[in-house]
Amino acid sequence: MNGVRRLATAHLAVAVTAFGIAAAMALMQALSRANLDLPWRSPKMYYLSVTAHGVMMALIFTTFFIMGLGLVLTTSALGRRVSHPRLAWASFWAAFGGTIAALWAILWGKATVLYTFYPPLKAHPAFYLGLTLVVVGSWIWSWVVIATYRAWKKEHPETPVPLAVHGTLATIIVWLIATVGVAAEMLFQLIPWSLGIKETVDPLLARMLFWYFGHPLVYFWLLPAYVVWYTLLPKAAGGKLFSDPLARMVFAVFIILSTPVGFHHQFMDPGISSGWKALHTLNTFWILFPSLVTAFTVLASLEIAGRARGAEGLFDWLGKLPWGDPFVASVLLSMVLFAIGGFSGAVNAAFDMNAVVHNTAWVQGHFHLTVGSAVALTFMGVAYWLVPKLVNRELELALLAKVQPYLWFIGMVLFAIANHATGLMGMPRRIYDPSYMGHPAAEQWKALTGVSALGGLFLFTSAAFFLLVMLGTVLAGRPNNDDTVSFAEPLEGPPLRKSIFDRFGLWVVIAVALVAIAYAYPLAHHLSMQRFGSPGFRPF
Ligand code: HAS
Repeated sequence: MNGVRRLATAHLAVAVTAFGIAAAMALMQALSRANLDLPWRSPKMYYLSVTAHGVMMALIFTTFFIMGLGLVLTTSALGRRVSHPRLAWASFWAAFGGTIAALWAILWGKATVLYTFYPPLKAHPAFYLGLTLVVVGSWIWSWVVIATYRAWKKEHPETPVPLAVHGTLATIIVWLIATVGVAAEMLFQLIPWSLGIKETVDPLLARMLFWYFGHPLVYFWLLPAYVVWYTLLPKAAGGKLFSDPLARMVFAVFIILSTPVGFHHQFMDPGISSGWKALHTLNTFWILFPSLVTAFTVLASLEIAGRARGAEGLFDWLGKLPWGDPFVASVLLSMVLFAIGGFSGAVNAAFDMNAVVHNTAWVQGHFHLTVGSAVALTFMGVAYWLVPKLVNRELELALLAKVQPYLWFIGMVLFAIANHATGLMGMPRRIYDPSYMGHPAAEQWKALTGVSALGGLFLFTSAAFFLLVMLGTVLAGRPNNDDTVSFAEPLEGPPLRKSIFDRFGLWVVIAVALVAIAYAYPLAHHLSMQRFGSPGFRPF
């Protein structure tokens, strides 16, 4: 695997450890929400565990997994070593050091600010500095991948870049544009404020900068999953990719539309005019399009696989897919869950529906089906396929690996459907006390909260199975020298010439222009108004 094995193994080790910590925290939350009389139960422990769960799962597990996978896919698809391996290690250590700092602050109760770290909730500087280092590490990683691609491009000026690298580069471009927002928030607001250099902070400006970053962040998570769905899944299922150009178009559309949509998280915020919110809504509805195209292309590829396996009827190809293969099953089930999560995303994006569901349990239902399923379950599946290749061992505890995606699926259905329902009934999210201080409305939410806690138990068991399989494979797997990474062939054969979708420079220019249109005026307008800062609050 071209010398990338140790680097990728290190990234995946951090990712899987972060996943384990986050899963333990999730169990604590689920039981706490079910109002069980646990000895360690307290508001402080609840918010500490929600913060640790969100940061470790959504920010650390994903980022390290994406960096490790990106290195493997890029070097394998281009058939060359990583350019600047020392820098690649520097990126890993920067992000790892940052993770330790942020985790320390959270576990020591000095950063109960949740994964969105909205001020005026205030954390220890180690939290902000740590997360900033994680981003710096990811920037260095981005540079390493781009340098590897450019070295390949010099030798192949006329050849379209392999699809897996096309998708990885799109992920990086989305990330580089997005992180400008969070870097500005950290450097000009949160870090000086937490260090005592500034006394107050402007919460609305912080929220604008956070969501400038926060929505494209979700596509930074999703695009590597799409790379897997397009370039690895069809092959593993025994078929071919239905259309390579459609996949390239999808990645290009994500480059231009991922960022200018952030106000759909701020529909209910004051200080942003409805015209700008409407523009972001329009862009949000456009960004459903590449996911709908993905649904079509990936399903068509699966039908090709099912027919190659002997299916002849209208739908029997579904049954012919290798549902017993842990990698394939994880990805297929993640797609089914994402179909529901995508639907609830479209509901969120409609202004008047958003007024009903904003800040309710509906939102946590939505994001567990998206990042918690489309992304996390796909990544778990990828780990079953990739980790044996990285450590040169067979996958151990294969039965647990087969059952695990199904447990995740059942758990997520129970958890997410219950949360969508209680959200529609008005149940606020992120509240410690499930009796809502004895409010009569909370009585109606009780049964469904119990269902979501049951879902949490399934999810925890599934996570434990995943961790056991990973540990068993690394520590006790039988030797195996198969480290080949091969990609799905497109039905019409590999593209011979570059197309407009390979012109990354063009898509970056359009993306930057759209971002400027969507954000320059609202930000300038906000900065020109009289603003009142807020001091920090540390509830615990
Ligand atoms: Fe979202 C809130 C809108 C996608 C994550 N989102 C969140 C939050 C998170 C999140 C974490 O408009 C909460 C933030 C917080 O803490 O406050 N979201 C959307 C829309 C989409 C969307 C329009 N979200 C995602 C993805 C995420 C993610 C992806 C993570 C990876 N979201 C919102 C809005 C809010 C929001 C508002 C703010 C809510 C509020 O008020 O706070 C779209 O991109 C979704 C497009 C997806 C589809 C589905 C395509 C289906 C596919 C699978 C096909 C499979 C089939 C079955 C057919 C259109 C590709 C296969 C069958 C087999 C047998 C295999």
